Amino acid sequence: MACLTMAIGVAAVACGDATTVPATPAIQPGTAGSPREVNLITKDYSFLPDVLDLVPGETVLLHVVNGGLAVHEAILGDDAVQAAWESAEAATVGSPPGPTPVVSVAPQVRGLRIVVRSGERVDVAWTVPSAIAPWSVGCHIPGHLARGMVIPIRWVDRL
Ligand SMILES: [Cu+2]
Repeated sequence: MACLTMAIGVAAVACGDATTVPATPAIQPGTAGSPREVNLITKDYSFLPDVLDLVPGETVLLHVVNGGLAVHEAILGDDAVQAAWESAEAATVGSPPGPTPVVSVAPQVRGLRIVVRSGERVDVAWTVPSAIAPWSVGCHIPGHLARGMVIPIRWVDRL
């Protein structure tokens, strides 16, 4: 607060060395007894944040909030998972208006899928796999990925 007051009073005064300030708060990995709360926002047509930080092996309580008007989903998984859902959901193009058609993929490429309707919040407790591989979060409702609904997962630390 004092720093803020100084900044307002003397705009030219810097509040410490910006290079020493981390971009995001340090992450305290979640546990089964105390999951780390993680917010993931879907919009028409993007995710916030633009990188999802996860610790391999931690337990998180994901809060997926749809701030857009369209139905969205968050699929967490590696490239094989993303490709499987993109292919499965492409088959629904041309479906009549209404709820998203039911689709499924093989268990080994299922990943984690969370579907959220406009204005809805879905909470999911989830233990992050320990294996490190390139993962991402994608929305594979037809056309959404191409419009920008994919972000990388950044593995930030090991338990
Ligand atoms: Cu979407």
